[in-house]
Amino acid sequence: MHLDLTEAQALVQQTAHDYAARHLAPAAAELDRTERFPSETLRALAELGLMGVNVPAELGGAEAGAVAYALAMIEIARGCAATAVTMAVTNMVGEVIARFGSDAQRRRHVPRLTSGEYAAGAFALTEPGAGSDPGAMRTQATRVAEGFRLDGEKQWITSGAHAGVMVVWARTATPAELPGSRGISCFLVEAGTPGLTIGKAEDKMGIRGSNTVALSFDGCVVPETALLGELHSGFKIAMMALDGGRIGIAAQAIGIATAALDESAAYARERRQFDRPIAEFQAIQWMIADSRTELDAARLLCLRAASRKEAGLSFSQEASMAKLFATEAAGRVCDRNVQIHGGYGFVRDFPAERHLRDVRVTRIYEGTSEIQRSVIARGLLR
Ligand code: COS
Repeated sequence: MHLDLTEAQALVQQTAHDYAARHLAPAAAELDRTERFPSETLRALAELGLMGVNVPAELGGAEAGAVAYALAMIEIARGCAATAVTMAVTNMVGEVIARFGSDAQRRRHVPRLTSGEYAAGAFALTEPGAGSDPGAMRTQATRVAEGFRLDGEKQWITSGAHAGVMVVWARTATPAELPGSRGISCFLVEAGTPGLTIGKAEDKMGIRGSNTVALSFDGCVVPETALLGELHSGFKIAMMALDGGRIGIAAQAIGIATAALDESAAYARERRQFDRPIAEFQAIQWMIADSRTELDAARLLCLRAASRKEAGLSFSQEASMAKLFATEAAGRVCDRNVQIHGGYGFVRDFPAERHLRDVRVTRIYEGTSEIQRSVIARGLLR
């Protein structure tokens, strides 16, 4: 792994940094308060090439690689965690279709995702009764004359109400025919397909400017051409997509915590108690030193996973280690930031409390910390 960035990576990082500092950070508190979906911002990110960072140029992507993608995610999340998760899922959906889609599927959907014509993409794997264990999903895809009929419920779907296309997983064989995760297939469902109902938006603790909904499929018919990849091989597509997605969430957590650490340092220099800035107290210095060290370690793990992905090497374990460590470290950094701010950390006048709320979900979605530990342990003990 090269620790120095290439010129192209540095350019993507700088572009994301500048946009986030100028447009995202100043609007993040308002987005959190109003839960407004930032459609114009997402279009602007698409124009900057940030909706398909690791997607081939022939499909409208920036083709800048997985490391550039992680760097961009860190910078965007540093400005606004909610915008960052919408960007992460859209990038993941674009990558999945670019990698596993037929030529027609790729040409129909990927340029619309990367250009911003679709406000976002959605990834519909989780169900009310199947979160950590997606192999237990119950959504059914039944063959009909026109293609497949989807029936079932999906839960916690990021951007579900705004996505132009959703990647949806469903059972194409009964557990008796094909046990466990084997009888699951993957479909592309376009917004507005009859039989698809969008549930009410969740009232979340954090990332409130992102949209999270349940989806209901009731006799939702999609053509044969909506099948993504081979019949019954959808579970592996989900697992491979999540490996990459976990790098994105590690990066998101690092971005949120980087903003928090910047604030810790600035506030510690400015806030005076006992006749001196609190930055002069060892208690505060040690908190800042721990945060800085843990964040740097998280960054290295995240970029290592991304650089293995980019080199075409296995990276599932590395992505899980990056997500586990980065999200847990980021939680500690955001918590220390509140502590350093004292009472001011507990009120909405400062962003500290928002970072703590925003960062919490990174230990839950795209695989909980517990799932990451089990992926890591299985890799070692296999
Ligand atoms: N890449 C490619 N293939 C993979 C894979 C990966 N990272 N992980 C598993 N697979 C394959 C396995 O090789 C196996 O293939 P075969 O059927 O050919 O043997 C198949 O997928 C099933 O794997 P496994 O038996 O390990 O599946 P489990 O049901 O035990 O699940 C975990 C494994 C726990 C890793 C998986 O369920 C998981 O990631 N859960 C968390 C889900 C998640 O992140 N949800 C968030 C949704 S998005 S917000």
